[in-house]
Amino acid sequence: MTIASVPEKATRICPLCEACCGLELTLTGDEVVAVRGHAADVFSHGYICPKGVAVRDLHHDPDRLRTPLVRRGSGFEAVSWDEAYAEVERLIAPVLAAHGRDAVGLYLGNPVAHKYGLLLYVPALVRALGTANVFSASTLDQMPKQLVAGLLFGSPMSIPVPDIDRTDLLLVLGANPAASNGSLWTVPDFRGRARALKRRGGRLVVLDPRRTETAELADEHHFLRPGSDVFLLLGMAAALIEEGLVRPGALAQHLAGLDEAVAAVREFTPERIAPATALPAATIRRLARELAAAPRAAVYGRIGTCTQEFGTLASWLVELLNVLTGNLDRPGGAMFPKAAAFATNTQPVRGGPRPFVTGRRRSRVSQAPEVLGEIPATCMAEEIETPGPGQVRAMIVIAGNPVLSVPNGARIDRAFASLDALISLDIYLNETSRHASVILPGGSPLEESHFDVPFPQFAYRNAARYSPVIRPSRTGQPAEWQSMVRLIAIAQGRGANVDVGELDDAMFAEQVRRNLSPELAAQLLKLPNPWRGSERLADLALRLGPYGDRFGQVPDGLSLAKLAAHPEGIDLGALAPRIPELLRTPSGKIELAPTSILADLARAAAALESPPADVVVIGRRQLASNNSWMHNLPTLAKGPERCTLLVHPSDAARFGLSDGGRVRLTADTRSIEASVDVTDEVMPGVVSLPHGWGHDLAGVALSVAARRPGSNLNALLDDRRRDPLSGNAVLSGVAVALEPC
Ligand SMILES: Nc1nc2c(c(=O)[nH]1)N[C@H]1C(S)=C(S)[C@@H](COP(=O)(O)OP(=O)(O)OC[C@H]3O[C@@H](n4cnc5c(=O)[nH]c(N)nc54)[C@H](O)[C@@H]3O)O[C@H]1N2
Ligand SMILES: Nc1nc2c(c(=O)[nH]1)N[C@H]1C(S)=C(S)[C@@H](COP(=O)(O)OP(=O)(O)OC[C@H]3O[C@@H](n4cnc5c(=O)[nH]c(N)nc54)[C@H](O)[C@@H]3O)O[C@H]1N2
Ligand code: SF4
Ligand SMILES: [Mo]
Repeated sequence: MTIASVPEKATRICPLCEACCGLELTLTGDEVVAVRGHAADVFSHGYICPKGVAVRDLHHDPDRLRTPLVRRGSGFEAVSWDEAYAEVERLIAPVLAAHGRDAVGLYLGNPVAHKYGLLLYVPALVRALGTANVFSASTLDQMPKQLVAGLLFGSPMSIPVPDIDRTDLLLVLGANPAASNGSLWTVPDFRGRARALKRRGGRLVVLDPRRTETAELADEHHFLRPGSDVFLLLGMAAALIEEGLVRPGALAQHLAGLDEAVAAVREFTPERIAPATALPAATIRRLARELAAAPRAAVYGRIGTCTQEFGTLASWLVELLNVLTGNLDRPGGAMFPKAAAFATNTQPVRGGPRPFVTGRRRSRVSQAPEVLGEIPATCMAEEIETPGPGQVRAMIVIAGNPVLSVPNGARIDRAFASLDALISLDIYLNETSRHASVILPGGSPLEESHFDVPFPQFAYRNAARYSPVIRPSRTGQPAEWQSMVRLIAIAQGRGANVDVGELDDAMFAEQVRRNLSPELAAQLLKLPNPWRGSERLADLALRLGPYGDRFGQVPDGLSLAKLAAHPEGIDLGALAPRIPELLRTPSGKIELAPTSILADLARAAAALESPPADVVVIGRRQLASNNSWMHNLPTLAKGPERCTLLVHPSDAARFGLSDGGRVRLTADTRSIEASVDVTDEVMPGVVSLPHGWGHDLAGVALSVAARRPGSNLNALLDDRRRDPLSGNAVLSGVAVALEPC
């Protein structure tokens, strides 16, 4: 046995979903031979799902790009990193010079949130580009929740999470954590925690148009008509008011606008709204009473409540119910984590809190208001297609696959094909990157260090963890932050040949000066610092954070070196009440009745009058899949076909569809085909198809995924439909016609 073949263990936080599980890898030389849950991990205690195991496949996937690719004619050529960066400069600099800053757009995909080497450099890239055309997966996902958090609590990241380990009643709407492993709620082993809740005598209630894996665990599941959460929640709030059950308790002194909110919602009685929801009024009243009666309860709404016409209203009503029943910010209720690093709600606001505003500018074509500096992702195609000043002529796509993830995928596909340049930071040649002029691939999870930036801000428990690089790249791939620094340099006009270390030092110094007084900043910058890049930024945020060592002032405090010495992580305790300390509104109160939200109730009242569509399509997340990727990993690609359309038996009979047969779905002029799975798991009038499939486009290099490409749900969906307040896309409850084919 050679030394290299002695198996060795390494630990790594899983970067694949929001649960952030600790993994334990067994390696022989460069080969990953096993992946297990890391039993000693203070946060996930050994939990793992099939995707975590697939880190092994991801590391070894021969289709995963290891060198940059540059377009030459109709194909791609592998080039050196210096050549690739030079090509980016050759393409992007003239677009900026000739057409202005807005001519280069940016799309930030889901993995950006999981990769701190990307995420921490995004603000600098946006500043350097100076473009108004910033798009991201946020407007396909959680923007309503962030908008509501900004308006109510003063910070878009102050989103409360259920304190599941201490609650007595958990009401889940539009989420399937048993498959998704939780979202805006970092909760490894949701299943185990839900079972423990029931063992304690607590209850889990699920409202979902499909009897999901989470619903299977629940004490009670109700089918809810897609898009009707706003009505259900209004009905529950109105019932609480009418029945004298409003009891905010200790929160009362921190509330502004309670009377206005109560006055605005009380007319939506259960009897009035029930027909829109497909639930009996009596059930809605009972759910409201049980929520009020439970000693500790939490309402949790997730993507199903966001990706609809009333995403912002529904997200507001979730928080309103938690407030009205006194469950916000109390143990066992909906609570605010206190993250060790990067949480703006643990830092004072420079210059004092300001009102949370949106619409500081509008998109050029549709006049959609900016939210958190972003334009809706559903405006991307029209901004590329529509001539005139400010037209997007080049895109930088970072870890995203909008051809499959954004509604009207075929239009996005055409728009991307028409660009002067597309720079793609991606690890695969896929549906989107096939249009790229240059592809810059990041390393595998073993080749990059890891520190979670957003997810500890939504965690079921406070903890801090860090994973160093396990195996440096064999092909000399730079870390992702280094590619980001190159892009920043190019956007700043310094050129691709910049000294990355020097520019990174300057960016770090700027960060230090922003956070500390000039004297302290100067002192700190003189200290020797072993870290560079994203690690240095994480170290700074940790050390200045709420548990930090403040560079020696707090002897037991956290630093990155301390986390590195604890691969199992450092537990920082159960969630604790944070109001009023957490609030960043100018009033210092919870602003329960934002004007824009109350005004939107008129739109909801009007929608109550319109008849529901005959058949609507919803999405579906599956344990062994991850949005538009990971379909190329053999461990996950095994088993039955996943991209099937669930159809209720009564609808199958109505439309002449048979189990295992094919169906054509049509919406407006767009149509797709799919295999039929007849099941009473969906409610009548609702069909379900997962998103992120459709790997049969020419030029895609995903050999495993190509064997079962599936169909692209987003080729069917309408890019004109969004929640007007948040700009979030409507991805659920969209009317479709069905016919056998
Ligand atoms: N119809 C419908 N559409 C949806 C949804 C839905 O529920 N229904 N969900 C929406 C949601 S919530 C989201 S978040 C979006 C997600 O959609 P996108 O933001 O497009 O993200 P993904 O589909 O996850 O694709 C991730 C891309 O990043 C690449 N990648 C993976 N790891 C890395 C890495 O380490 N570095 C780099 N540089 N690249 C990497 C992958 O190859 C892939 O191209 O889809 C949205 N679209
Ligand atoms: N295995 C796996 N895990 C993932 C992902 C993945 O693709 N695969 N994606 C990750 C991403 S990017 C995200 S954002 C999270 C999302 O995490 P979740 O929010 O848990 O997402 P889903 O599993 O899609 O659950 C949404 C649920 O809403 C239901 N629904 C649809 N429309 C409506 C409606 O109008 N009202 C109500 N009440 N319910 C509705 C759907 O039937 C579904 O059960 O998951 C993440 N985790
Ligand atoms: S639940 Fe999420 S974080 Fe945990 S192993 Fe699975 S993919 Fe990774
Ligand atoms: Mo997402």
